[in-house]
Amino acid sequence: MQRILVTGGAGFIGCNFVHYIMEHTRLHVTVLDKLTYAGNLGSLAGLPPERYDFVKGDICDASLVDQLVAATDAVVHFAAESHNDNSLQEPRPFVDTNLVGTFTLIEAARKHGTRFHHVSTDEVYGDLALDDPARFTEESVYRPTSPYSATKAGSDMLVRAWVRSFGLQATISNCSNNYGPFQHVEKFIPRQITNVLDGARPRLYGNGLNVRDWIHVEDHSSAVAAILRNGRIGETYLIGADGERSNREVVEKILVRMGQPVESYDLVTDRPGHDVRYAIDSTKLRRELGWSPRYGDFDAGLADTVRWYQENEDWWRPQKADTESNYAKQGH
Ligand code: NAD
Ligand code: TDX
Repeated sequence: MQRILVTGGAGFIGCNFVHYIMEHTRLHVTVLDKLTYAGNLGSLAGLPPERYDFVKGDICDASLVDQLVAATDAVVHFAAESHNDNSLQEPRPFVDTNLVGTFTLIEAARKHGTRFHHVSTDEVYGDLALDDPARFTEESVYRPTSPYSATKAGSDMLVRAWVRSFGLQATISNCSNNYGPFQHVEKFIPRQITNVLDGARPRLYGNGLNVRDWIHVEDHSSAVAAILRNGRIGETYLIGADGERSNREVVEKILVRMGQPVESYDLVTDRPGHDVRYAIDSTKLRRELGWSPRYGDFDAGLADTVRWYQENEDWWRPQKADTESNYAKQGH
């Protein structure tokens, strides 16, 4: 394998993956990204031109996708509409990009016999009760609850069907909540950090007791790279780093880290249908591919992330006002 096509490479996880590949391999990377509100070319600044191309375009554009897939050895598919709150306001782009876009890509990969890795989420499995000892595994039943997770679940099903019916050379990964540098300020952790930097109070939905299973984005990248290299075709791998924390606990850690009183947050209108808890059992990935996370210590990863937002205001400032005005309309 010499060349890979990374869709959504100007987004949060995609750009971190591109940086990871540049550092740890000799592969050439072509990024295909539509540069929606969530895409940022600044996240890819400074990459070596002899190993990297950027193509601005839509994964639903069949002729562009066909041309790019024909010229690559593998596709790593991150592009998506990714924010649950947006999917509750305007679901249409989620259906277009997450379903039709994935369909367009796998049709091209099937035609050209191209290796395909599909990046998905633990949200396809719905949620768990706070007191349930269970965690999601590769055998868990699909029970998506939001327009976002329903379209991601549908995209996983398309990939599985293309593997079985057409012999598509694909793998799938379902990862838990990511944090780290270059994450849009609409998402939970960067929103709260940048609120504090702006002198505003963090905002917790509902009672703040919902639980997410946090993983540093660099650990997600190393897992996807391992699956691309050694994953078995047709298999699904769950990616997680045993990082379960309540939202309240995370906000309190951010406040303490940033020198604020631990209780200086507000409880705001809950998200409709808000998933209670996600939890990943990543035993299969660890056993089969020998993967393990580097950021075992959530507090250290969070401290690095706080520092990144403190030092990179030029990157996030342009997103902040629009994001907060959208949230204000939703009562969040
Ligand atoms: P993001 O919203 O930060 O980035 C998405 C990128 O896709 C943006 O650069 C955007 O411009 C691009 N894009 C959107 N529509 C496009 C289209 N039609 N054609 C081409 N490009 C398009 O998202 P993210 O958080 O980096 O998530 C990346 C992937 O990882 C998604 O598939 C998401 O479902 C999955 N995932 C995310 C998380 C998480 O915690 N953020 C966890 C598990 C899985
Ligand atoms: O201001 C906030 N206050 C708050 O309490 C925001 C923005 C969120 N929340 C809560 C909602 C969730 O319980 O924090 C938790 C995390 O919220 P998000 O960052 O919106 O993430 P989530 O809905 O869990 O989905 C994320 O993880 C799985 C990603 O956005 C998805 O793309 C991924 O698939």
